[in-house]
Amino acid sequence: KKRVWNWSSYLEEEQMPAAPQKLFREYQSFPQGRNGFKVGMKLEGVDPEHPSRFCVLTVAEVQGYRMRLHFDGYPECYDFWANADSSDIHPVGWCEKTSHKLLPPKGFKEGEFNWTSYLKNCKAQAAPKSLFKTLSSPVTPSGFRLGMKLEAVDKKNPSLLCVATITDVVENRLLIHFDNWDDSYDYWCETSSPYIRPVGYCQETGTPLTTPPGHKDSKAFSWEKYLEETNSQAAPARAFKLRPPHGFQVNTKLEAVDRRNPILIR
Ligand code: MLY
Repeated sequence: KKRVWNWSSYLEEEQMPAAPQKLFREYQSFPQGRNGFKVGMKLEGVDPEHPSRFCVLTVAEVQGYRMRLHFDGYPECYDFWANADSSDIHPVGWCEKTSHKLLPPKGFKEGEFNWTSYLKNCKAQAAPKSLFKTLSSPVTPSGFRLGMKLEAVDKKNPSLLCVATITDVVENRLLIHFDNWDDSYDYWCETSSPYIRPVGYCQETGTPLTTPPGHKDSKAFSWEKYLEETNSQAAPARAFKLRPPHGFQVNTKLEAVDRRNPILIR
């Protein structure tokens, strides 16, 4: 006979406690988390599959502090979830203010889209500015600039350190793009991210550097020549968060958690 599943008998059977309520922050609680976004509100945000693109989005569903965002005019299968305090979402008009290209809803030609008439036609509300995350302190200039080159971890292939370019800057975040690859590998990171390293890091540490595909001499890749060819600058080493030498040597023995079997070692 089938029994109905419930938490209390499950925890009893497993002889395991539930994580105590007091360990959770208010915004993690469901459904009373603070989230002012409402279904139907419109906004601008980064396409998670193409992080270089800002798109017209609508709140399709709200669950506690999280919400499902829908690309206007596109099938639901592209919908994605984001936290209310995500840095990837912005109020209506943000792209125009910050000189970013905004991809209009499907069916609009470029330059044909205008928020004011669109909102009126859809009888929709723009998500109020007050709902979006704002930085608690002003942005301090980081030394990183648009177009500068660096060495970056490919987060989809994390064993690779590759030739990359800063292709966008928003507040204290950088868009990392891999030279001669499409934008599906792009990602946004903080200026202090451990995924980015200055030009020359690989050579200094004896790490293989993945050079741009199609680049003629991948064996004899030289940053100096490449910067000259591409008429670009290296991100200055001082802009990177200082990472003191860690002291690990090849073949040093240590204890580590097996991530596929992460039982705590006491
Ligand atoms: N095996 C993958 C590797 C892609 C790596 C892309 N990085 C360097 C941006 C492929 O060839 O598709």
